[in-house]
Amino acid sequence: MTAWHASVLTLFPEMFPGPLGFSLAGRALREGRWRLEAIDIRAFATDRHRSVDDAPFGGGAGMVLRPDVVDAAVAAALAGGDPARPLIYLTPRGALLDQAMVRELAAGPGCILLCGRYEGVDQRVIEARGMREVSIGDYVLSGGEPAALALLDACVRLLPGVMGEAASAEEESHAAGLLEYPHYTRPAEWQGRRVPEVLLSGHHAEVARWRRAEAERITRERRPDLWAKRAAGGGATAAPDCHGRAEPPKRDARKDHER
Ligand code: 9WO
Repeated sequence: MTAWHASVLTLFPEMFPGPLGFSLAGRALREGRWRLEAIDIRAFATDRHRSVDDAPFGGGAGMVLRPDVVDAAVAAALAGGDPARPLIYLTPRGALLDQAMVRELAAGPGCILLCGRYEGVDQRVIEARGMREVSIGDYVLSGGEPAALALLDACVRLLPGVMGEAASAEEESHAAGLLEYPHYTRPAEWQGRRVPEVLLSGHHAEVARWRRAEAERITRERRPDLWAKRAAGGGATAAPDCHGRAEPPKRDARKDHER
């Protein structure tokens, strides 16, 4: 099978890979575990002024991305990869991205992401191409690009071989819909604050139990919506893993920020 393939349709192709060129995603990109193609929407403009937008029918401020130009960019993306890849328009009115959607996308052949600018994209090309509308949260950005970067980051870390095996196992036990438990490293006391004693005990089973309880408490307190979903969903109730340590691991010589 060929590598997971992301095509991003944007007026600002220089924004990619951007942060995805660093750390785990960047290494995986260089290793060929996934592929990223930024397609410049402006390359599909047809007039001599290379115009991609026009005034909205009905009036009002701002401009709208033209359906003909966007459609030609979509056609190029489809022709350049598996045509079964889902086509996604990043917009605040889309379905909220969650870890289940991320898992589904990461398990597929990749995706084609359309990033809007200005006031948005002509609705007819969204409908004609059967685009899935996806939001990463309830706020308005100045364009879809940061949302595309966030979606891709979330997907890429789930691809085989991108995270270490230990981290992948960890991910699995936390995929049950719980928020993270608190983390601590040395020193055991800092500015008068002690690390919880159980973490210094070396009792792996007790550590795992404490972490599970903390993750559940934090999820209940901060995100009752997630807590309810988890309880109702009857998802994985896997036993917590046993990675507790009395001492934090020695520092890895590799620097994650070194590309
Ligand atoms: C512009 C605008 C102007 C007047 C009244 C409402 C308005 N909404 C927008 C708007 O949403 N513009 C978008 C800017 C057009 C598509 C790209 N833009 C965008 C995407 N902003 N925020 C996102 C986004 C995408 C995914 N998840 C969260 C936010």
